[in-house]
Amino acid sequence: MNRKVPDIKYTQLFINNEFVDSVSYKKFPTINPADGTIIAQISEGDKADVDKAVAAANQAFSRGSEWRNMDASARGKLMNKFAELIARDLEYIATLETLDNGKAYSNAIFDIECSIDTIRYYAGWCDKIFGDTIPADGNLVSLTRKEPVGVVGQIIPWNYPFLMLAWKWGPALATGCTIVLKPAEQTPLTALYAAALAKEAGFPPGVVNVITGYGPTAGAAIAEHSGIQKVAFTGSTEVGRLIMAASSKSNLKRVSLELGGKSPLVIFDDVDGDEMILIINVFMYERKLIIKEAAEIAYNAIFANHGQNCCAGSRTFVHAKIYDQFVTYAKQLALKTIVGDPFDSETQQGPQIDQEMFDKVLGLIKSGKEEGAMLETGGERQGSVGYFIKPTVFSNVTDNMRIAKEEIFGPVQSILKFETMDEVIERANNTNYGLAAGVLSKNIDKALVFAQAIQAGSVWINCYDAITPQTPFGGFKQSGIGRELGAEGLKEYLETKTISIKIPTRN
Ligand code: TXE
Repeated sequence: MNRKVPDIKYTQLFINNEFVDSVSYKKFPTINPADGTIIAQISEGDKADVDKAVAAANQAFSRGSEWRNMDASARGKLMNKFAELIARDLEYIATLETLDNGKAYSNAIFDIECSIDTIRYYAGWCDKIFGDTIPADGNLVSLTRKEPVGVVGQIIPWNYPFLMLAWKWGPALATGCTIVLKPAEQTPLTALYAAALAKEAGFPPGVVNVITGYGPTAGAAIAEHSGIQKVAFTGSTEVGRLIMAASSKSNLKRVSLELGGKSPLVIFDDVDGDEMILIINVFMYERKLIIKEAAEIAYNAIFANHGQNCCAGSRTFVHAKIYDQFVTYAKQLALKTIVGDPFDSETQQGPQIDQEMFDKVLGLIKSGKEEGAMLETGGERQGSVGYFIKPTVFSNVTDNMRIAKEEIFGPVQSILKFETMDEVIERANNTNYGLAAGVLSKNIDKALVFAQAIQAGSVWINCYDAITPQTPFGGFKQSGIGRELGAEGLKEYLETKTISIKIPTRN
């Protein structure tokens, strides 16, 4: 297989287990961010197509349908088969992902592997979702059933196209819902391929539907649709608000939102020297954590996926005592990054997703320079073709600067200085976001004080981005509503029904 020119097999909408043109026959281009060329023309779905997909999904969910009658364990087998097919085509899917998104091929492989793990994790849940029997007052036997919410709309972004699909399809399929998914217009290719694999795995028609198209048209039609009982969205806070408003104006569909972040990573001064002892859990075993290692964790926290990561550690707070040394290491790491052709095995960083994001990131870099942050390295585009930006490190960043407040969503590290625990907690929490946070310290008391005080849905101690299928993920404050992954992720797709049975006497 020629990785750079893979065979693009599917470019149409997927409705009721068939690939079809959009009602309007309109198409839109999907662009290779590494060189700005058109990869393929994709069917552009809109309201009429969403209507068709919602009708198919409702039919698949109707009483007596194959999907509704299927044993929960059989649903689990279908999901495992789906995961097997993804594993079979791992390299092809990763190739499509790299082409469409620009992420380094090795990162794309990692994303698809995590997607397989997620689908397998949720496959295991299918026949383990059940309610309670409750000691209700009176002569009653009361029990609850956990029922699928019904047809779910899912709107996902471009930064982890396949992984976000897996996060959404996993719990939706495990609970027995049916799906209308809209991938981001920048990255439609792997979602369409996933649809083909779902059909091959044997999911009945209408269980999964994929409508490619733009947000304000196809996406809005999903958010507003009264035939959809729940919408799950990952993307910007701005669009998250529109999704909630559309729910409120239509049928009060359930809403879960995973939005942006400005996540702090706090590095205490006990991360110091050469042979420091780090107590990382109750078993109190020892390991070294030196400034260099802390700088590496911070580097990965912000530069992974070119900074296009909702939980990116985009505010690096470093204790004053180790600040200068840390900045030196941070600069070295950024300078060493290999930026270039995402299909090259050496490449660590590919292009940003599109012209709009490229301009946004460069605009924020400009603001950092103008507002007095110290540019340590980077700060400009790389080359003249594609949306490549040099890994950028700013020191002397203060809380009032735009680069410390706004989600940049690019390869830009902002390093801030702090002195005390109370101060850093207050500053770290001084944001409308609350998705994630990290803390590096050899002192577990300190780390736990911070972990408890920080307003964030995930806190990572002596690591970062430790996201697993088993552990819930989501935001405090304006970073979102609801949780994905883990058992909690299932709740978003379930309704609780209470059944109470009158009995003559109780015992
Ligand atoms: O997001 P949008 P964009 C943040 C990040 C980024 C900014 C803008 O800061 O720079 O958002 O990115 C669909 N009704 N994140 O413009 O527009 C759209 O088609 C319904 C963080 O790409 O929110 C796509 O499928 N849907 C984030 C999805 O929403 C609409 C990941 C996301 O696009 C719509 C991405 C509408 N009116 C960006 N408008 C994260 N949390 O990981 C757009 N969409």
